[in-house]
Amino acid sequence: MKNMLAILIVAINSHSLAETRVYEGDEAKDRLLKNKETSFILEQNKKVFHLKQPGNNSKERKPDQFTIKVDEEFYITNEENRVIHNVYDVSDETWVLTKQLPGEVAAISFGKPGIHELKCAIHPKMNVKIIVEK
Ligand SMILES: [Cu+2]
Repeated sequence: MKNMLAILIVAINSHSLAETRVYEGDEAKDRLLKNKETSFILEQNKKVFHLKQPGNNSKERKPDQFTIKVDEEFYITNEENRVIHNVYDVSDETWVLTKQLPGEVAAISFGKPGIHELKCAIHPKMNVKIIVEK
């Protein structure tokens, strides 16, 4: 009985490690404040993505792709004055952001290596590929 319990706990732990984690609202804003100097930030502005790389203040307009590590959190911010965005993952239907109003933030990390193609449901020309490495 003790052994079975141990196996069950291991199974639950390894599952949670492989998860995609998504935070929105105040929790996401707090996390961005703490981590913005060391994280990738995808800013949505004028209906395109702009990428800020860790430790680099310049922004890349319409990036094709970028690479993060498993469990490395990155952020998607809405920098518009009025435009709403709604990002989803073409290659992984298990998660989708709620509609992002101006000023909103989302914090995302992937628990497994892979390729994720993100698009905006409202502006289909907005897309970027994220490569997740071990
Ligand atoms: Cu959009």
